[in-house]
Amino acid sequence: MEPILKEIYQGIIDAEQDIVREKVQQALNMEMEAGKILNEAMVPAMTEVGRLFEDGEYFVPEMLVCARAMQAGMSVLKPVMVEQNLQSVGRVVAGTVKGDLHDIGKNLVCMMLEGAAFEIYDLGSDVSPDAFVDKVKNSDANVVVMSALLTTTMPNMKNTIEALKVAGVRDKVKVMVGGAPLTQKYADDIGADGYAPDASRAVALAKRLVGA
Ligand code: B12
Repeated sequence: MEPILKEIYQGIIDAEQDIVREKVQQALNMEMEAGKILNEAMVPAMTEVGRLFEDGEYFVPEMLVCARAMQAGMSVLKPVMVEQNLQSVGRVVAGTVKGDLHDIGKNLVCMMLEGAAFEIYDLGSDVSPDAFVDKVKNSDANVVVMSALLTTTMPNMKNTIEALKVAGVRDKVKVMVGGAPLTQKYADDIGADGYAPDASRAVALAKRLVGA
């Protein structure tokens, strides 16, 4: 790993928000691609944080501060990844499902979609089926992005799809699902229109679903 990427990687694991922010900016100043910084340093760092948690070396507070360091780096990358003045190719209602507070992956997917000229209505995390339905009803959205990181919250994706059906707006939108515990099979079983394992493939999927 290049030294600057190593510093970003280590900065996230050590939960050093200021260092991460500064080093990400430095990497951009060196004309390093935002996608490279994200995929070769930041995402692997969060994977390592997960491993440390599994091994009992990190606990929830440590995960939380590492997540904040990750978000600090993402805030520097975002303006670079989001290109301006592109014609909107679709409008996305996004959220992490009810009961689930993990929003890093969802934020990354939103950031990449925004960079690919989608408009984003980000409902945040712990989003109830009703909140998804309300936004779909009261907007011109044509895509719903749902994220879940917990096996216990995955069923809320199905509940949300059911709620969209009950409200009569299921056909108005394409539903995409994702998050570490998800699989294509699960997406098929709950009647989603698509699944992707990472943010860049999420963009390709969204484009395909809206015919862009
Ligand atoms: C950071 C973190 C936290 C932070 C979250 C902070 C935040 N703002 O997000 C905090 C500390 C709050 C947290 C809390 C908990 N966590 Co946690 N957490 C993690 C950790 C370490 C990293 C998650 C992450 O951000 N990954 C990086 C991102 C970039 O990856 P991603 O989310 O998977 O997203 C990518 C893809 O999945 C995809 N994607 C994501 N969403 C979508 C959507 C669509 C539509 C598409 C197409 C693609 C897509 O694209 C993304 C980018 O490539 C994981 C471990 C891991 N390895 O995943 C555990 C993990 C998810 N947590 C876990 C647990 C158990 C918990 C707690 C229950 C712990 C506790 N005892 O309290 C709580 C639950 C709180 C709640 N109600 O949500 C378990 C889940 C186990 C399970 N099978 O359900 C994990 C796997 C850790 C472990 N190995 O045990 N956690």
